[in-house]
Amino acid sequence: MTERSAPLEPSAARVQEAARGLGLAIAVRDMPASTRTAEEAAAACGVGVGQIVKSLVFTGAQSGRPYLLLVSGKNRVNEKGVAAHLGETLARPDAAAVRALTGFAIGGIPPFGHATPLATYMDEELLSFDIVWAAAGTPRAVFCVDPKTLCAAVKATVIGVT
Ligand code: 5CA
Repeated sequence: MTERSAPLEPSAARVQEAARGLGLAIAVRDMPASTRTAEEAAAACGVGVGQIVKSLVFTGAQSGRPYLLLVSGKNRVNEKGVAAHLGETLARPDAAAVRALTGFAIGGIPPFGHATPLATYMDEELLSFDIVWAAAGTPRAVFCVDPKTLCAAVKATVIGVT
């Protein structure tokens, strides 16, 4: 008998499809436990929180331009330091604005496949791991990937965020 997994929820299926469009060979997994926060995702995936990719949306305080920061779960963003990289100070959009920009709800925001294009930056510390885990559209869906492969696929600029 062949084991079959249940079909992905539409939001997770969109992430799988977006990966295909980027030529990124990943498999979205629906986990049996919540992966809504970096800590929950680390527990569910059996890795340290540093290996979890947080997908954080900011907007430029001057330009209004949206930015996506892919940050190691162990790091907090030093907004002043990152602002120096971006050339403007950062604002945090509220949950509704994040959803409008990305097409996904907080807790499941993936690193690609968004409703609008987001200038993307990656925490250099993610590149110290062989494998990282990122959200895939829902608060239970994740995928794992070599961070260098993810960085190339999303054309991220590597920066220090702390
Ligand atoms: N699924 C996990 C890891 S794979 C995940 O999505 N983690 S996360 O860190 O990327 O997403 C939660 C983040 O959303 C929080 O770290 C926080 O920065 C942000 N956030 C939480 N609530 C709000 C809110 N009301 N408005 C804007 N951002 C928020």
